[in-house]
Amino acid sequence: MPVATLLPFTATPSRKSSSPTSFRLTEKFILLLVFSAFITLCFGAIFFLPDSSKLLSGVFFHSSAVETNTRKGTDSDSNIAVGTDEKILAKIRKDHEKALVEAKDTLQKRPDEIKQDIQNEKDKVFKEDLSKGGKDDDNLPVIEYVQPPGATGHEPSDPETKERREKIKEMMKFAWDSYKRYAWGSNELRPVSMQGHSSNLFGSIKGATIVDALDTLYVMEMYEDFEMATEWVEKNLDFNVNAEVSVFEVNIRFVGGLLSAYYLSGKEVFRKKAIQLGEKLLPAFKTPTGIPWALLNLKSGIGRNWPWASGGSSILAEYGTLHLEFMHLSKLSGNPAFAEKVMNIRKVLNRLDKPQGLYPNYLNPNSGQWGQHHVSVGGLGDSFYEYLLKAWLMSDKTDEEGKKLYYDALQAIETSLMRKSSGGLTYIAEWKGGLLEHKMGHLTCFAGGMIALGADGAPEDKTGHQMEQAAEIARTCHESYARTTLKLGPEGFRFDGGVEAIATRQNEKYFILRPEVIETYMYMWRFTHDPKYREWGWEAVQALEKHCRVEGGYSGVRDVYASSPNHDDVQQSFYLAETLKYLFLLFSDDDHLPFEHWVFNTEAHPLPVIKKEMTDTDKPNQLE
Ligand code: DMJ
Repeated sequence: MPVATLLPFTATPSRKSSSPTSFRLTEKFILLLVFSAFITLCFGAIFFLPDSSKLLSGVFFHSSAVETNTRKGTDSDSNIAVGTDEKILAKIRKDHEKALVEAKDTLQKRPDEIKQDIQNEKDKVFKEDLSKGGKDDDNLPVIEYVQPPGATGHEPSDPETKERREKIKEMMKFAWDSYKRYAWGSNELRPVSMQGHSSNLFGSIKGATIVDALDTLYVMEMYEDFEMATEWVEKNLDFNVNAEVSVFEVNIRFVGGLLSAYYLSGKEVFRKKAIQLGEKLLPAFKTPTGIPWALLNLKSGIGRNWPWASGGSSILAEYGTLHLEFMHLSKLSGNPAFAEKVMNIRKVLNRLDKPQGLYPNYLNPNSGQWGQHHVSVGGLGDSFYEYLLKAWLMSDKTDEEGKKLYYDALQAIETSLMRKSSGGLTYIAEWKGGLLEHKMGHLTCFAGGMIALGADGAPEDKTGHQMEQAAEIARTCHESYARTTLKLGPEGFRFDGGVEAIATRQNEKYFILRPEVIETYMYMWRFTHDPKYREWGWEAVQALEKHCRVEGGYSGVRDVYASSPNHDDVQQSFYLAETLKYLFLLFSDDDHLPFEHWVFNTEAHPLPVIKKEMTDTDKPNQLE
């Protein structure tokens, strides 16, 4: 009993200054009586109340069950105390019985069922934790960053390879320094006029070169520049713009670039910006079928398609090149909407008939029907096929649907589009309403690398066959470079009218620093270690240095058959993101960004494989 409650008995408040010595005898007697009655009552309570030991244990040992129940009654009401006590015993008995039943159930379960139960319980706790504050200021789940293996490399032991690798780093430094000097903050650099260049693909979003180059700076260990670029992203990269952007371009360059920068460096700013931008892109999917618009106003959320695209269609290579980035966005944000959107695209495609198993480039987002039957593994189609394969690889080979779609599509391409010229060059033609156009684009040259990457998983012992196809495409694309004056590849080359691997139309003769041929050399080198791929890459380096390097950076050229270069005055952001990165990796050891841990998006931004053995709760930056 608290000491304070005894006070009224020892001092009478009305007696202002009286001391105990001034009590009269009768008063003393009454006090003594009251005090002894109180003592008797206390002893009675201890010794005579039933099962008093339990009440004592309730006082001294704070068993929560007892405490909770005793708080409901009064100490002096022995009947209620007995009732409460029985209730406790009954509850204990019930809990024991329940535990026994559960144990029996568990013993009857298969190990995989038990594992699943444990996982469900873990997921539940994880979700509860999140809702209890496992989120940061931006309401994103708190993630413990773990750097995937091979994010950094080392110098090759062979002196020539080391020297060539150094040279490519110097090229990157020159391209980057020139951009910094003349066009900092703009989307791209005009290296001849030495000023900024703003492509309308990105609306008024700025800094495409900075975001596209981030991971190349990291991979080449240009850390000071990486820090500078990071600071720019933190302070200046803004998506709250009233402008129309290309959903595809913004996704592959900005979302992809930010995601890679996050996975390489662990800097939260990149995760936040990637998710912010991803959220801005979501309204593009507001169409009757969920097939996204090509163009989107980031402020109003209103989308539309390119006016030139067959009957208001969306483009296969655009809506089909969101999968990798959006799967990672769901992973990093905890928001399933991103993954749902891209999985729905597959659903729509699965419902449609494919002419000869091929995917036409145009699909109407309102009706869900194909537009013109034009098929291409180059422009308008290319990265759709790439992302089917890479979706499977990035899922640690669990996305069986992606795998099947890829190998089925490749079979259809082989049957209907792949041809050999009379001079023995394998090429992938284009298909227009059932007729073949014997033309191959520079863009199509990525297919050598793609086929090599997928060869290992090819069904029906086709691995060797696909490696041969990949090597043949690499050779054809090399020929398209070798047969020009500047030793740089044309935008498109033909296999008709008596020519092979040569551009015949003026508007196909330009070279804009594209990466696809070098990309294929890099994959072929990794899979075969045939030195010719490094030699071919080095030939391209020399041509770039000779004809594209100008005072203020690197420029594309208008005609690769001309005797001297006529510069187009644009240093494309993908030159830093892709061309130079693939060149650097071509002269690096295989354990730098190894394929078992990383998948490159179509802009060469490395994204980690989402390992299947790591569950959501074990490794939060890996997708289940
Ligand atoms: C890049 O932006 C991407 O590779 C895209 O898939 C198509 N091509 C350009 C570079 O050529």
